[in-house]
Amino acid sequence: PEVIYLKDYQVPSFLIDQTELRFELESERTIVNAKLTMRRNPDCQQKPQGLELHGDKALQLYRITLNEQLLNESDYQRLDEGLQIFTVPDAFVLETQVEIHPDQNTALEGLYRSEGFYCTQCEAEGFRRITFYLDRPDVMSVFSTTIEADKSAYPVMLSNGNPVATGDADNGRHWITWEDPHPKPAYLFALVAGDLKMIEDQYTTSGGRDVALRIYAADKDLDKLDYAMQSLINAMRWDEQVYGREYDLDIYMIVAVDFFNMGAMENKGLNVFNTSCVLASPETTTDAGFQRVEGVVAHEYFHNWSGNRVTCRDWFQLSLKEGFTVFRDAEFSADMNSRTVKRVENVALLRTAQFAEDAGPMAHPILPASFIEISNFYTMTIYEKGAEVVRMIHTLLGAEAFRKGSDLYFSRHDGQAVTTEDFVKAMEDASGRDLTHFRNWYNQAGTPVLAVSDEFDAASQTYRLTISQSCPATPGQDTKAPFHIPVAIGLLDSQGEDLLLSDGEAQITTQVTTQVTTQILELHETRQTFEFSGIAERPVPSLLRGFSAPVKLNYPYTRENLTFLMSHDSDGFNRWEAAQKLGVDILQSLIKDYRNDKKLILDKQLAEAFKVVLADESLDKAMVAKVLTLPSEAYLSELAEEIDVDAIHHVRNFVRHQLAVQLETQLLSTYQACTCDDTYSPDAASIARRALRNVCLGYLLATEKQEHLELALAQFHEANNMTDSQAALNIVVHSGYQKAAEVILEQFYLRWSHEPLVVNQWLSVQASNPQAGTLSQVKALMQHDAFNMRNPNKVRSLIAGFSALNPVNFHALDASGYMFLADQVITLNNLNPQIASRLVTPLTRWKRYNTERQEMMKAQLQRIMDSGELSRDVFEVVSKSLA
Ligand code: HT7
Ligand code: ZN
Repeated sequence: PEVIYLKDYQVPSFLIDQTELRFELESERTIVNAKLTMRRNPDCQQKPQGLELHGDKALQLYRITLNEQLLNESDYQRLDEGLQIFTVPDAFVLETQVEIHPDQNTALEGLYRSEGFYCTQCEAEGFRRITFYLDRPDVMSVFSTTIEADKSAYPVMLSNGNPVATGDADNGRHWITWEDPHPKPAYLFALVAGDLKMIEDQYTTSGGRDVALRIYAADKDLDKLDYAMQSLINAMRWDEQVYGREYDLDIYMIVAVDFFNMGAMENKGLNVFNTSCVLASPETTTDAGFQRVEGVVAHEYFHNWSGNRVTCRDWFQLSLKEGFTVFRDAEFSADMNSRTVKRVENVALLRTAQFAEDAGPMAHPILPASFIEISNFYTMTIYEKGAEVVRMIHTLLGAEAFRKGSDLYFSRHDGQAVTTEDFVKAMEDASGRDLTHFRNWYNQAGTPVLAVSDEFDAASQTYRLTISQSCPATPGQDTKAPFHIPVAIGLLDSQGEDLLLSDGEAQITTQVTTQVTTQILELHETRQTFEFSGIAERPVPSLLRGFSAPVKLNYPYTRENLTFLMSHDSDGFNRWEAAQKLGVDILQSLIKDYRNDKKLILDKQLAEAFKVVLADESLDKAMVAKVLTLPSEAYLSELAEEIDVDAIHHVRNFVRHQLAVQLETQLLSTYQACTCDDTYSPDAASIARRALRNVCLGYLLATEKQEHLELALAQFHEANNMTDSQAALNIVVHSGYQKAAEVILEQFYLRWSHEPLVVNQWLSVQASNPQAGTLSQVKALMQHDAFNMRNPNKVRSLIAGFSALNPVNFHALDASGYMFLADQVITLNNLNPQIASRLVTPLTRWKRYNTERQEMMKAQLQRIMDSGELSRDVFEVVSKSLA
C-alpha cells in the first residue's frame, strides 16, 4: 500500500461549489445521483487537462454526463480507487449515477444499515464509498440532498441543514430535500433514514436564534434520551459563555445507531451517535455511562466550531480539531462536575493508553508526517495528547489571552480548511507570546521524561530545583530537540502550607511582583535550574501540579514526603498523585521481591495513609475513592522496564488483600455510611458516594469473608441503579466466587437480555475476569445470541474486553490468548478493517514483554501478516509492529 506524506500536500486542482445528491433507497440497492458544479481552483499552479475523483472499487457506475453530455467509455477510465475523466473545461457540471449496496457494507464506512436504519459515516474517507467525489477536507461545497424511500419503512429521512421540500412518490414512496447553507467537506455529510422516533426541545441562542433540538432513536429507546438533551443544552450554553460560540442553523439533530465504529460523529447539523454515547437511564446506565454521554454530546456539539466552521486542510491536521475539541469537552465536563476528578480520570487514561502508544511501534507526533491508512490515526495521541498540548498553550498564555487567541482563530479562519500552524499562529498573534520553541510538541513523538533534583542552602535561604529533560527515540525519530514545558509547582513548608512564590510572568509584563502559591516554571533547555530566594526551611516540592504537561516526572520523594503531600498539598490533583506515587513505589518494590522469591510484606505506611483518608469526612468522596484505588495493572505495566503480567497481578492482589484485612472496620463503616436509597441521580455528589461505596465493597470482598459476599449479593439484588448492581456483579465475578458468579450472571442476563447496551456490559464483565478459564468462556460467548461479530460494540465488549482488559489471561503462557486474538483479527480484517486494526493493538506491544512472550506474540502477528490479502488498516499496524 501507498504511504501518504504531509510534505506532498498540494492544493486541489478543482473545487466543487455545489453538490446536489439524490438517493433512491431500495431494498437490495441504493442509487446515488450526484450533480457537481465544479471549476478549476485559481490557487492551483498546475492546470491538468483531466479530472480525477475519488471513488471506491465497489461503486457500480451507470452513467456520467459532463455539461449534460453523456460521456462514453473512451472519455474516462476507472482507476484503482477512483475515476479519471480525460478532458474537462475550466468550469462544468458533472453528473454521475452509481449503485451501492448498504446491506452488504460491514465496514460501516459510507452508507450502511444499522438494525434496519440507513445511516452514513463519512469521516475520514467514507464519502468515496457513496459516490465519486473530491473526498478531501479542503474541498468544501454547499450540499443539497434529496432522499427517496418507501414511506412506511422509512418514515423519517434526514440529512444536513434544513428540510426545504417534501412530497409523495409512486409505489408508496416519499421524498424529502435538505439544504445545508454552510459549505462543508464531504466528511461532514450525513444521511439517515428509518422508522425513528424522537424527543424534541428548543434552545434560543444568545443572539436570539431559535434552534429546534431533536434526538432520534428506535422507539424502545425513546425513554433514554433526556440526559443527552440536557447535556446538549448545557453544552450550547457553555460554548456561548466560555468561547463566545453560537449555533448557526435552525435545527440540531442527533441520531442513535447501534452499529458504529467509534463513539459519535459531528456531521453538520446531524450528528450520528453510537447508542452507547447517547442513551442513558438509571436502570440501564452506569455513572460512567452518564458522564460519557454528557462528554460525547458536548464534544460533538463543540465540533460545530472547532472542526466544522473551521476544518482541517488535510488529515495530517486531525489533531487541530480533535485535540482542541477534547480540551474543550474536558473543560466543559470539569465545569459541570468535579474539576479535580475529571483531571485525575483524564491523566490516568493518558498515562496508561497514550504513554503506551507513544512508546510503541505506532508512535507518532500529534502532527504525523505520514500514514498508510488515516483511520489508524484516530488515536490517543491525536485526541488526548493533542488536548494536552492545547492545555499547555492555555497554561502558558493564561485564560484571558487563550480566549483572545481562540476568538482570533475562529474569526480569521471561519469557513476555511486550515492547519495546526494556523492555530498556533492565532494564539501567538493574540497573546504576543512567541511559541516557536513550543511547536516541537507538534512534530516530535514520545513522552518526555523530567528528572528533578533539588538543593537547599539554609545560609542564603535559597532553594534550587534543577530539571533535566530527555525523550526516548520513537520510530523514525532517534533524537529529539528539547521541548518547551510548563511545569507548575508549589513549595510546602513543614506545616503543609504553600509558600508564597513570585509569578515570573507577571513580573515580565507588569514589572510588579505578584505572589502566587503555584508558579509556572518554563523549561526550555535540556537542563535548567530554577532558584527561589527567601526560603527559610527546606520545602517539600509539589511538582507538575494539575499535571501541567504530558510528561513522566521523577523526583526522589521519600514515602514520608508522599504521605505528607497526600494530606497537605493544596493541589487536589497532586494529593491524588502523591497517593499514586506511594502506591507505585510500594508495589514496584514488592514486585521485585516477588520475582526474587522473597516473602511479601506490606509497608505499614500505605494502610496508615489510607486510614487517614478514610477517616477524613471533609474530603470529596470521589477523590477518596480515587486515592484508595491502587495504581492499575495497566499503569504499573506502563512503568515497568519489562512487563511481568503475573507478578503485577499477584502483587496488586496481595496488597489489596492486606489493605482489606487491615482496614476492614473502616472500609465497612465507610461502605455503610455511603449507602442510601434515594432515587438515582447522576449528580457529582451522588456519583462520588457510589464510587466510594463500590471501592470499599471491592476491598471487602478481597478479605475473602463470606459475610462480605452476602453484602455484595444484597447490593446486586437491591440496587435501584445500574452503577451499584453492575459494580456488585463485577466484584463478585472477578473475586472468584464462581458459584455465586454463575448465578448472578445468569440472573443479570435474564433481566437485561432486551437491552443491548447492558448485555454489552455483561459480556465485558465476563471477558475481563482475571480468574482461570476465561478464554473458554469468551469463546463460548462468541456463540451466544448476545454476540454479533458485525457489531463493533459487541466486539469491543467481548474480544477487546478480553485482550485489552484481562492481561493475565491474554498473556497466558500457552499462547492461547494470542492465537485467539489473531484469529479474530483475521476474521475482522474482511468484515470491518477499522475494528480489526484497533483490536490488534495488544499484540503490537510485544517488545515490552520477556523473550518467551515476545516470540509467541510475534508469531501471531506474522500469522496475521501471512493470512491473505490484508486491509490497509491492518497491514499498516501489523507491518509497523513487526518492523
Ligand atoms: N470526528 C469523529 C471521528 C469518527 C470516525 C473516524 C473514523 C472512523 C469512524 C469514525 N466515527 C467518528 C469522532 C469525533 O472525534 O468526534
Ligand atoms: Zn472529535
